[in-house]
Amino acid sequence: MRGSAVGAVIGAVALALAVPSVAVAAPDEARYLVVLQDGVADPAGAATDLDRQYGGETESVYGAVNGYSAAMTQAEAEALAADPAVAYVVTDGEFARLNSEPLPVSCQQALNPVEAQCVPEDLDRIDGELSSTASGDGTGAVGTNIAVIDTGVDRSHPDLNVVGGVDCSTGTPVDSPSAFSDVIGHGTFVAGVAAARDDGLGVVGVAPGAPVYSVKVFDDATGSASNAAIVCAADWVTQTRLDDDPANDIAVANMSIGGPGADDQQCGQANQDVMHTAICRSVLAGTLYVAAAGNSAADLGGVAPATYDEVLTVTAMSDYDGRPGALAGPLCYGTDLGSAGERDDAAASYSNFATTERDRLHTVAAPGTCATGTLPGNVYAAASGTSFSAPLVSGAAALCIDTGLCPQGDPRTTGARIQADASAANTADQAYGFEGDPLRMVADRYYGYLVRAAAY
Ligand SMILES: [Ca+2]
Ligand SMILES: [Ca+2]
Ligand SMILES: [Ca+2]
Ligand SMILES: [Ca+2]
Repeated sequence: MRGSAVGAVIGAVALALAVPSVAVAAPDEARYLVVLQDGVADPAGAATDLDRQYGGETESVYGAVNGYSAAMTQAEAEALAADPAVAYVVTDGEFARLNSEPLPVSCQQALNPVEAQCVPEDLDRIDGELSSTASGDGTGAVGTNIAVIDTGVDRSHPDLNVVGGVDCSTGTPVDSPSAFSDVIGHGTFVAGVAAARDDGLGVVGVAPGAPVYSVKVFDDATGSASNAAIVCAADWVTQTRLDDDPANDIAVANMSIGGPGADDQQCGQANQDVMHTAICRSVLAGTLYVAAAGNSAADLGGVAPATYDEVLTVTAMSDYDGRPGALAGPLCYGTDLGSAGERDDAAASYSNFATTERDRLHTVAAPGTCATGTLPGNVYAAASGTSFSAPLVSGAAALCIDTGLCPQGDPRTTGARIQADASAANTADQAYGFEGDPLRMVADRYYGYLVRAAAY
């Protein structure tokens, strides 16, 4: 008999990105000012000709000087300077920045991740650009395996490194391409938040290019996941750690999934919760499970797997500019989320939270609102929910394991380290966190400390 449906997709992929085409300078390009010889009568025409010849992209043609500004590489500028029509070429003066933090091109500013890689605001907010892999600098890859237990992951997406998977949606593991079909899009999005490649295209994740395993549990038609499917998934993940192949060991399993449940403190033996039993066994085998807290603005103690003490549970805070300080309006690609109760650098209006001491001990926070991620078919979009805060933490954990700061195969220690580092970063710099974090709790809602990717 098939189990009842317990899983629901947390957080619909809501906002499709409207993408006006905007020219964005390639990472190695800069703006140069090109001054032409006095005898050149048509600077606009000359700019067009010189762009074609040397590879620049004209931005403005001037009147005050006989010349124009253009984006180009240094090599292109040097070649251009030797052209007989050109008097000289200089770089555009750059005034010193008061903020020492690098200023990546954020996704909302870039508008179109397909033209040049942007750094999602959520990743910027947890300082992923300052991590050991420097997410957003166009290079670097992480080698720690992440399982995405979800709707499937599109294997053909160019920004993802999908290396394997299984289709558990029927409750029986099927080793077939169906694991990599993602009709709903949720799993592909989750994978991108955790592990989109740092390749100069699209978006970038916390653990760029980490090998992703698609563990499909959602039925394409019903959009729900049975108990049997989730047990199948946990079994499959566990088996990677018990077989003879060390290369396939799943270090981190992301579960942006939730349904009604409870923690019996006995791994499901007392309340016959087979998902809990399966996850406990998998944790013992060495996989860290990261679970979304859920989007009901309620106590996560009533949500499984979020309430299980054996998982690392992630709430959502909201950020709109990649910066602390509550300086941004609640704008997501032009959509004002203020009427939904959203504010910059505050707990997300929809996020579940912990109330019991036991649940507080396995809860951390990450940005979950207006995440920019991957969708099947080489598409990028924005979406909100704890579904998308969880994979930021999955990626941070994978990065921590990859750098050796967290132990492989010891999820309890890794989870504790993620929490301790978040707590330490927030306590040392209270401006880093958000309204609703443990330093400024709202009522008895415990959202946890904001994770910090720069620690790894
Ligand atoms: Ca990098
Ligand atoms: Ca990318
Ligand atoms: Ca193995
Ligand atoms: Ca902010």
